Amino acid sequence: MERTFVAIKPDGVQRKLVGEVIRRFEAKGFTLVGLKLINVSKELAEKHYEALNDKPFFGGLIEFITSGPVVAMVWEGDGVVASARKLIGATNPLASEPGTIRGDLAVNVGRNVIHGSDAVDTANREIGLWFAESELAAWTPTNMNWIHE
Ligand code: D4T
Repeated sequence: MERTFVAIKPDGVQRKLVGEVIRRFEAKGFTLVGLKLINVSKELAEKHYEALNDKPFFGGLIEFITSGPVVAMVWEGDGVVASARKLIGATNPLASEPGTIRGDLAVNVGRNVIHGSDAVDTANREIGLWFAESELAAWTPTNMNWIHE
């Protein structure tokens, strides 16, 4: 089953949006298999965003992501990587569609509440970076037959 990495950034935690974000992923029909609240080290932040290390906003991004607790999650389900990106919305919240997390809950690209892996291979890399295998719980919800035919 496909898995993706999702993180509620420090702004989302400070704004008490953790429950709202989890509610949307649960209501959609995805399964939570990993969850923790952590203060992100500079080392982890720089590894996570290493593809962006030549961008002018990189320094500010690392400072922001390490500025307060982050809720790191792994979600499972058919097509969850692409679907999570749709639930999350475009990177710039002013361009995100209403109905998406960023479209409904954010206005600024540097405070866009949430991260979601952008592809299956990125998801696998990010899950490995943020979680030990022992921190992930493989389980089958009892309502699966009401979510999949
Ligand atoms: P993440 O990775 O956080 O889900 O964001 P996206 O995948 O949607 O977008 P991204 O990798 O291009 O950007 C990563 C992260 O950097 C912040 N950012 C981005 C910023 O602070 N200023 C900017 O100009 C851009 C483009 C927001 C998301």
